[in-house]
Amino acid sequence: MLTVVFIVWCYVRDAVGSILGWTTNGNRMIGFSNGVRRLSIKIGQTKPSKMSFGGLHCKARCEIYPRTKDVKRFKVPDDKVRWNVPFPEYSPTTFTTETVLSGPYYADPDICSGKGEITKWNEIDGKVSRVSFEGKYEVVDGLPLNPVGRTGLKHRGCLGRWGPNHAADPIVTRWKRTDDDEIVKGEDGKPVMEFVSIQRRDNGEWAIPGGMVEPGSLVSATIKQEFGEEAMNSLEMSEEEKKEMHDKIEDFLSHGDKVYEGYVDDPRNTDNAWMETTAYHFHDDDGTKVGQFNLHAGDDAMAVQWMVCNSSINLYASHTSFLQQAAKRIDASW
Ligand code: RP5
Repeated sequence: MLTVVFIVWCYVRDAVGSILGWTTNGNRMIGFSNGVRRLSIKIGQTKPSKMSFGGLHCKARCEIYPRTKDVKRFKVPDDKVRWNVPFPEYSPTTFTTETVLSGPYYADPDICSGKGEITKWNEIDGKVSRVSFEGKYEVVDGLPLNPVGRTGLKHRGCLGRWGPNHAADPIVTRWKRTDDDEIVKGEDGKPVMEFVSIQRRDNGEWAIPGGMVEPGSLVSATIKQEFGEEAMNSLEMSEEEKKEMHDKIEDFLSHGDKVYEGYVDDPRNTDNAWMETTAYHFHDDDGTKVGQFNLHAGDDAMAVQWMVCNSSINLYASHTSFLQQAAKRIDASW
């Protein structure tokens, strides 16, 4: 009996949904842009990661698109971010950089101009992961939809992949100490944590030294590589220096805890392409291991420093929230 009631309820729900212009995906309502009623692709029930994003994106709605002077996003107020909220006047700017359109090795084909096709959404596509930590995303009119909601800009901006663009972030921390080697305490009486922060070359913001996971690469390998390149300038090292650096970081960066995996509120995100990351925390409790690291900014970083972590730090994208998770993990001051 209960089964029959449930089936009837599902029919009624879907019928009402289609009249109002949206369909349902399990418990989630999926809306449509421009007030146009379209058919949604039926998607499965892949669960989001337990660490996934949750809130509304803000930086992904920044007025001027990064690395441009005048590419303006369509303004999306907080209450219109979710796709299930009708926003008939929504008319996002269309933008993909010339570099991405020219088809570099890290970019997908420009499927909008008929140059190639992507069929494996929400799947591993050869060596490229099109799977989102946020659960299954919708594909509307052949394009993947940002799982958090509207950004005011469609197509890829400066991101190479349609859908999720996967990155990895190494959070390397130690306790802040006085010259007498005493651990410094914050106002809350808890020990103060410092992390290896890099200043990004593209916009001057301070950030975790993360980077893109290349197709077929492991997060663990990306973490070591990005830390080496951005915080230790390994790209400019001799083979001998590289080996020495490798020996130093290899063990330390092999024993971390995952503190986040999911969507990143990155200013490069669009309605159809967005950043996701896996962030690992590596803490040197007695300060004997990271002390050996010779920090030198390299590659995409123009500066590197040990930065004190607390609730007032302002980092690139949603990196502050990853640091907060790391602080929680080791009961550091925040
Ligand atoms: C952020 O962009 C990620 O959290 C990661 O830190 C970074 C990767 O992009 P690039 O630094 O390679 O541009 O969303």
